[in-house]
Amino acid sequence: MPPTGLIAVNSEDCERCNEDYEEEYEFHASVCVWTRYSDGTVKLRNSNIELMDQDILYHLALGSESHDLHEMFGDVKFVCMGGTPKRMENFAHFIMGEIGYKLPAGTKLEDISAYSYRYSMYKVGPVLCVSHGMGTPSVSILLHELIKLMYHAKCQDPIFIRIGTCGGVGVEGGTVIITEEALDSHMRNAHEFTILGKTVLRPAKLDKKLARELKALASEDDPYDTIIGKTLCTNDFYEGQGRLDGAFCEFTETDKMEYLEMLSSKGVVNIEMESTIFAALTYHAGIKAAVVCVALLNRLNGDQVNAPKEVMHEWQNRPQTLISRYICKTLAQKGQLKSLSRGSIKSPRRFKLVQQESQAHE
Ligand code: R2B
Ligand code: URA
Repeated sequence: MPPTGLIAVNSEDCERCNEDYEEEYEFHASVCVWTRYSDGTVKLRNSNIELMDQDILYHLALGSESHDLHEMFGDVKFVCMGGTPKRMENFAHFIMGEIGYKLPAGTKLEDISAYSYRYSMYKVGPVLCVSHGMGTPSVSILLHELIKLMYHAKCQDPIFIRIGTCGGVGVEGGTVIITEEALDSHMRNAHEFTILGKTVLRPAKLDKKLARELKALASEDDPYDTIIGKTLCTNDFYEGQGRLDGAFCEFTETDKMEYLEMLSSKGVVNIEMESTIFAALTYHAGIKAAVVCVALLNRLNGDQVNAPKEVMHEWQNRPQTLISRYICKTLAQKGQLKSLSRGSIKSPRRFKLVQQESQAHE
């Protein structure tokens, strides 16, 4: 149990991180003491790790003694995660343009975890882009190793964001949904772990202030809605999400519709498969976190994901755009946003001429 009262509780600003915590100040302040050193670097809640000769982050193909993790990752401020390697590679290229990050001449983005054959990881300056696979076990393994990576690398106050897809509940395909509360299949705002054969429930809390900040970055000009609501996290895509189209189905369409209506009446706006573990482990580590997904369909209208590929591709860019606005705003506030105009192309017109000239000699 974290100790309470270590930091004066009559203030709503945490004395260490200066965060203004209207809600849950006391909890934040005590967890902060457990999960951060005074300079904001990540402290682990597992004393075994510092006693080990080396810590192998097996699923990331990294190690605390084989790699200089501080040198490689010490500047990371944002850890963005999404299901597939391709989506996270695309996000890495997108965010590189958005923040005006320039790779050294002659180099290109490489998958840092390629030799794990499990997850993919790309680093673009202060932004780490990592694929997390499908379902809570996959996210759990990754988060243990990413949190340890933050510790070994001495990252200061990193923020974790999941950028995903989901089914909407009464919400049309293409809508961007920011999770305010992650619920498990029993409607608990928690994630159930089994540790040494015992059930342990940990709160699945996301940062409400961050969720509101993200919502405020939606633009009136966006040709789609961005909403905040509750997210149901299930262990399965078919029966677990009340679909009629799995290999098995032992309930009726009426049962399904009653279930989805019940979810909607309790404020659930989307269903996906990772939010509770994501919220529970980041909260336990004292890491500020958010989940932003795009709905691929409205489950009140059907079960099959059948929007055209190009449409879905464009939809999946929407949460990335919102997160990019947040990252750019945060970096700009800290005076760390590099200007795009500082790129290596001084004159696009002359660059084109040189390219044409080179092609003529190929
Ligand atoms: C959304 O999409 C995946 C299932 O198709 C799953 O990872 C999720 O949360
Ligand atoms: N991902 C899910 O988990 N469910 C959906 O319905 C769509 C995407």
